[in-house]
Amino acid sequence: MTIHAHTVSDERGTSLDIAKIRADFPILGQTVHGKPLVYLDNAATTQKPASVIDSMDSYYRTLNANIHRGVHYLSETATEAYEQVREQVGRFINAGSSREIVFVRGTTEAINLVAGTYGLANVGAGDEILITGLEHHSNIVPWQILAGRTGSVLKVVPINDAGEVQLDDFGKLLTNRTKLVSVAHISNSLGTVVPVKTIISMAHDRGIPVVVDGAQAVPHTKVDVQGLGADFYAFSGHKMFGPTGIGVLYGRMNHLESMPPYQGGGDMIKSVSFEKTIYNDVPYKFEAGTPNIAGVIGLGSAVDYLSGIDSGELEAYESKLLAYATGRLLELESVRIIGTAEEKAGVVSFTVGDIHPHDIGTILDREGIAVRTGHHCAQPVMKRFNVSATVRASLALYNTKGDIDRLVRGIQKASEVFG
Ligand code: 7TS
Repeated sequence: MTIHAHTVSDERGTSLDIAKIRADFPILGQTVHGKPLVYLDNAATTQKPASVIDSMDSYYRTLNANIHRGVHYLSETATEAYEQVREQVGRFINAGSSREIVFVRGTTEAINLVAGTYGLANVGAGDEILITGLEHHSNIVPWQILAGRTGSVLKVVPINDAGEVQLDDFGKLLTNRTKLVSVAHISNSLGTVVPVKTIISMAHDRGIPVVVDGAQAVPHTKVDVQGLGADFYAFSGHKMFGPTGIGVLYGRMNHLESMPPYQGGGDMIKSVSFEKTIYNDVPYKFEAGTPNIAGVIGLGSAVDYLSGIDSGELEAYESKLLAYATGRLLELESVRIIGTAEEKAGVVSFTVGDIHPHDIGTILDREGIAVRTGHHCAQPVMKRFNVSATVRASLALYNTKGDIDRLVRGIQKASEVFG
């Protein structure tokens, strides 16, 4: 694979071997429109290391069978591999028990699961659900649906001009009617790191459970669900170097035990008759039907991959890279950075003069640079900053200063074309 020397030569000051990390990701060796790929759309999805790709390939080649049902060798071995990943994920986020790990399709399904089970059982007419002004649509719409079904009300904690959640307002919006709080750990559109530990402790002082949308946090920071005190924590495999179609809902055992099932079907039952069905134990009660077995295997490899990297080093490297990106972008006069929170991770969102972000994105694409442009499934955030869209460069551990330099040159080029 070709690793472009200029992209890695300046990654000093970290003990991470970025060139080696890049070589783990086959797709990064590609050219796009004749230029070496610069992949800066990691908040949408991350690329996959060969180990993840290989584990799924090997699963289908040597182990494929349905789980939790066969007495034959393949089924038993596949079941074992699937359940081992549950334990591995439990350790990875420091769950109290691997039974608190529910495999779902992704963050979106995890949040819908909580809204459709815990929410329907515990939120009633006149009650309030509290979210923040930073949320991704998948942490807004499920609560609107729940509010519509139950006659409850969705309340929103405002964000300030830097894109930070206002804790004073949060405190004021917690009332006797608040039945649930749901917040992003890290914003996908602005990169704001939300003080979820404080938020959880403020909510818990009033006995209110908290759902954390960790989709953008897991690839960038060490997550400890017990340390945070989270009641529920949702994340997606594909944003942490794993495959698409698999994700995790962590839920505290007391909640999971008391929740009604999400979907009915095979595997979520102990016994079925036309008169009465007895549901399976947690977590199987929430995993109806044949799950994404290969996805779980791939997720296990992604957890292995991330566990092999020191989380302190990873955070330090990415935070330096984010500071470098911010500094370089601000050298361009027409760039306005949207989201200037003191604590940020992984994301820089910006506009360039009056040029439409899609036009910038198109020019960047011709340069082999992948960024996302648009509203990033966070239209209320765009509205808060009076923009319809931004250009978003989102980082992962394989990005380099060289990638940022290419981005800046691409923006300069776009400014010449459209300016
Ligand atoms: N929550 C956050 C904070 C996200 O960033 C996303 C996806 C989701 C939830 C939904 O995750 P999914 O895996 O279920 O789709 N965010 C983005 C993004 O920023 N660009 O594309 C998807």
